[in-house]
Amino acid sequence: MERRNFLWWGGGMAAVFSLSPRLAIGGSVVEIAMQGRPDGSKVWFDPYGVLIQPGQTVRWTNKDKGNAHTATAYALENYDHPRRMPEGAKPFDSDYLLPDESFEVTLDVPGLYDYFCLPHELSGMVGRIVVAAPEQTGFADYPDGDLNAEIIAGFPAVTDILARGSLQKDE
Ligand SMILES: [Cu+2]
Repeated sequence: MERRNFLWWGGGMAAVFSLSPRLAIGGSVVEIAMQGRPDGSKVWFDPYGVLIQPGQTVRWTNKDKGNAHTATAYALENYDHPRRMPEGAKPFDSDYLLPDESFEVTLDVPGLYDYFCLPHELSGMVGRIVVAAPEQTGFADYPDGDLNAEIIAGFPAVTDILARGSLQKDE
């Protein structure tokens, strides 16, 4: 796990150095909190939908004192889940994050990245990242496949992410 994280981070740094000045300005880290009610009755990613530019880094931090969470990409490599990430993109998996622990990944390939929290996927704790260059449009959603309705309902609409940039759930 550690080794893999290191390699990803190294790749991210290389990407940052090759960015144009315009992209470098947008190259700040995008923060996503893992949240939960104190009694554990609800858990979620905040924001659960984000729009970033190719080469930007996303960082998840567990802000929930009562739970461990993961940020795990939909991919066959990750517990045999259906792939819901762009062709050529590398699946990521944070492994369990204890309270205040963080995980980050740099996403270079444009497209839709859906991810889940391993212990809370069936509670709808899923999120979506759209990686898009400023002029880029026309992202197709993934087929529902055999994911259950609770999970499908958890993904924010691509159009909403593109329109608003960041989407939070009503708490
Ligand atoms: Cu969770």
